Amino acid sequence: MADTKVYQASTTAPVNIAVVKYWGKRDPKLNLPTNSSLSVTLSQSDLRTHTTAACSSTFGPEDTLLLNSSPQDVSGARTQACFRELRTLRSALEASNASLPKLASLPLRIVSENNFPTAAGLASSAAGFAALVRAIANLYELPSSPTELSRIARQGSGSACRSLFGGYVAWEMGANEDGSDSVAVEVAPASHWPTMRALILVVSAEKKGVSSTSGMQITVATSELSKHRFAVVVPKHMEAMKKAIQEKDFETFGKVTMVESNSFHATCLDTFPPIFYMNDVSKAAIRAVEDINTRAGKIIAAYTFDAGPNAVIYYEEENTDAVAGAVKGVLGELDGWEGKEVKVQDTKAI
Ligand code: 2P0
Repeated sequence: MADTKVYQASTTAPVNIAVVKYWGKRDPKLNLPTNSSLSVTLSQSDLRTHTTAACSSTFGPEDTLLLNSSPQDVSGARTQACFRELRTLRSALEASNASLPKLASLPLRIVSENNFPTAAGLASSAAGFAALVRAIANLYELPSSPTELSRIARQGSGSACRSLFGGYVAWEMGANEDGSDSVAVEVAPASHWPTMRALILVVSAEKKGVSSTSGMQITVATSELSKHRFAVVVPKHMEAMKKAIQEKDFETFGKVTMVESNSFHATCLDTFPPIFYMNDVSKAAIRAVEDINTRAGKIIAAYTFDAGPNAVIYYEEENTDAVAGAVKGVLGELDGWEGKEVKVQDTKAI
């Protein structure tokens, strides 16, 4: 009798916010970056994508994806690459164990939901593709490690490879042309530095003007400054950041985080035509952090901005009042700000 059963698995994946930024592809097809990057995974009790992957002979014939209840195009090369890689792994399992149900050939039905604004510079594609890959891997009962799955998620969206881990995560750019060594690895679990906090300041929930994918390609094609960033600045920052995390040295962590964010936005400005992600409210957040650090006589707060105007401010728990209190005090008078304090995501919970 034909198998009409619906097989399904659900998962959640967290958002990550880079402290050493990914901005540039050396191979746009395989999503291979021009530089390594490093991020902190944020607690998914606050920000996460929830995804259910199902397959059945009663579905189809096409694979489908619903994001926040609206149908998405799955014919794009990135989603197709993820589906293809995961199906190949499942087919290999089925070939080695004849008692397994034949799932690799069945149409997929994916349902995803974000509990935060999509594409507003809050790394929605990172959590989205990480959850998609993990949900299908669970559905297919693949024995793959998070690093193996990160190689697949990377092809969906570069930053997604870092959302397969909690804590502090590096995406090593790799050297191989086929991308086999361009994967994410854990630098330290959240428990290593449990006092780390992030304050997320959402200035705009609107979709961003220039997408990361096209923005970074124009940067690579036109920015002289980006060549120096890839060759000199980022390798130095990766090393300093890993050491700062190992030593729980917030002053260095904070300094590198801010200089990195500035370096990334400088290469955006050096792109032709220039790309501006920060707005006047973002600049007010930078000034607020500078004031906090000046008052403290050392770096106790560090801002970072991605491809949008929203600020993420890192600080340690003991400085919550001095940082979160002061930032909210300054920015609270401005319209449209919403502040949220979040912890670092523990690896085990993913
Ligand atoms: C990052 N960003 O490291 C950097 C900082 C934005 C600024 O990764 O084309 O959405 O899907 O690989 O991953 C945003 O880029 O780009 C990003 P694709 P992605 O978090």
